[in-house]
Amino acid sequence: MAKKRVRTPEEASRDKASISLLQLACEGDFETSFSRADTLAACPIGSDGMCCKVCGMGPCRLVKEGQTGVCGATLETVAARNFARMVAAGAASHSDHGRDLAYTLLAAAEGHAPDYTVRDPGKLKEMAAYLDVETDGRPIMELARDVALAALGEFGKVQGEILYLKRAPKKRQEIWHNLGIAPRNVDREIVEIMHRTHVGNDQDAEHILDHSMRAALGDGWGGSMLATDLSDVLFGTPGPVISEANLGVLQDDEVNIIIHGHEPTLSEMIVAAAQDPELIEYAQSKGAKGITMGGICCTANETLMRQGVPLAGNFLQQELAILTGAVDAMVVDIQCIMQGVVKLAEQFHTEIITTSPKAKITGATHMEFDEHRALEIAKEIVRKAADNFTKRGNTNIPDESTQLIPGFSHEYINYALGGFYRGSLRPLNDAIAAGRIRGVVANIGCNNARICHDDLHRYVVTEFIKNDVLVVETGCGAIASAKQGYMTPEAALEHAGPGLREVCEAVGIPPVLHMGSCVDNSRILTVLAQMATEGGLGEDISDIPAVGMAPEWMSEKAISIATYCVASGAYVIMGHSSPVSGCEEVDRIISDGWEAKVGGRMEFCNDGEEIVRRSMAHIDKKRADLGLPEYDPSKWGKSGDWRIQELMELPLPERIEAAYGNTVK
Ligand code: MSK
Repeated sequence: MAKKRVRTPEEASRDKASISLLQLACEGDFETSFSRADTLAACPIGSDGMCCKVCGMGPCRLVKEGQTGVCGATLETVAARNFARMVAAGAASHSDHGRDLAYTLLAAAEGHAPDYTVRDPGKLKEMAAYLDVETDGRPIMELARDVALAALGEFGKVQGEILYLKRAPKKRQEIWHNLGIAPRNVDREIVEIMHRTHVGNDQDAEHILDHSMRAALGDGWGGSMLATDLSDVLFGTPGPVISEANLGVLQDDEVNIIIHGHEPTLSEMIVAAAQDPELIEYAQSKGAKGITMGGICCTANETLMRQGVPLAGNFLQQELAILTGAVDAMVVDIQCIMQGVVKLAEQFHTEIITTSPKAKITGATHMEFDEHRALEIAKEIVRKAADNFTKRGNTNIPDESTQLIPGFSHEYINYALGGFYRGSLRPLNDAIAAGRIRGVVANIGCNNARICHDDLHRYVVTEFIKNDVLVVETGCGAIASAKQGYMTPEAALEHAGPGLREVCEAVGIPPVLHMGSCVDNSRILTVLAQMATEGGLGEDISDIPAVGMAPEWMSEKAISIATYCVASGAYVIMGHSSPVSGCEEVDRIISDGWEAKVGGRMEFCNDGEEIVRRSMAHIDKKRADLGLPEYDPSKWGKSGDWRIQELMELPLPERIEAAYGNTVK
């Protein structure tokens, strides 16, 4: 059999730091997810959603026209069940993360977690109002306890529906109620997916997929939104900070600790421990100059947004970080941690430390996190990393890092646009209505080893900002843009179209806004809901000239996110390939079918140009439906810094004439 062709480093990634390390991997014959993707073909039947393995009579692979499983299940039922189970796993992951944060807040409020406190009492009160918790005259820690208990109730309460649903526009809430897809509580809808998709239960594809929307809404407007709010309460609501991105943030002469995964609970403590003078001295006693922290995936995004901890890289760079030979400890918590890191780390001095009771990896050192003695555990981890520094061999740290300004919580965006007393998204709506900003794209999600790393993220974001589309980002997509240098206000001058550039200059924001980790897509929902209720852009999320996308998606969480965005009214384009591409009917239901029901649709497309074309067409159609002027970039660009720069290049008399329309006498 012909051997599968292995991609060159330049074909495998668009990121310079990654390309240089992939080169090293080739030379040293180190296995990574890139090489495994090249040598291990994806199962074409499973990848298209045509394999049923929900019972012991299968797996049944439905590859022929009209073929059914042993039980008689059709391809439509099988594909819908496969899709629904992806949503269940994704929603469970985000939501269980949120639940743990609620337990941390409860432990802090009851005095059992002395290293945690309430950092944002304002946000706590805001949560209390949504969760029907009385706030008047109550001490903060008492309020924190009741908010934590109310939040925990949202996961498994007996009656009613998720209280945060009322944060959506009224019209949207009506759609959910009329369709019967308003989630009752987070856990119940996930459990019900597993029940419905058990052999011999729900066998109508559309019915199964309707319930997928219900469970996903429990993620977006429930588990994830609670996770975001609880993190802000415990660790502070993000605002702009300056930081750096890419593997060049690692230091040759310092102890390097990578934090990787999704939860901020322990990583916040490790960041604190790394600044402890006693531990810095300990690191120095081992020959290092100090301690450097770098993040991978969404633990990175969490600590970046609040503490400015540099981003070492996104999902596909976790193994590449080890290849630098400069990582003394990689501390992982939950989600998106490749098992391959352990085998690779065995060939270097890097110690992989697992910390979650939910995520042990064979061969890794397990130091279980316990919120009751969080800082103590964090200090033990930092000490271990310092001990490993003495075992380092040669290092290959790529000389690549880029400055960025993250921290765009929805609270900060309101403040940036309206000031402290009149925080508002009105100027954003006005800029869209006038056509300065053509529309908004939320570019989110992962990297995928089967497609060129960062390629689609880079391409689509470049095209959008060039065409005056404001881009908001989370997750590994955000890290891709950070590395590309699109997250500083200066980037607006160079890369943004004339209208977007005027807005970025006036407000002092980058054209691509980093809004956090993958649970923080709830921040994007909050912004969209506020835009819809602010006025001028319709009354619902589906009216806004906006598109959501995950061009390099790979995780089940991305499918859940896409589903809750669609159920919230958004047009969502997923890159790579559809997990149900083997079934035309299911592809039709999640696109045309869902659009007819909820106003949002999900499509899959792996061609960057086509993703951009479809997005622009959608944005322009929504503009036309709202009666807004056609997008015309020639109207903009003659104000702001650009204009001043142009004027400054003229001799003084012409400058005055151009600026004021008269000549110097
Ligand atoms: S980490 S879910 S690879 S965004 Fe949130 Fe990145 Fe996707 Fe994991």
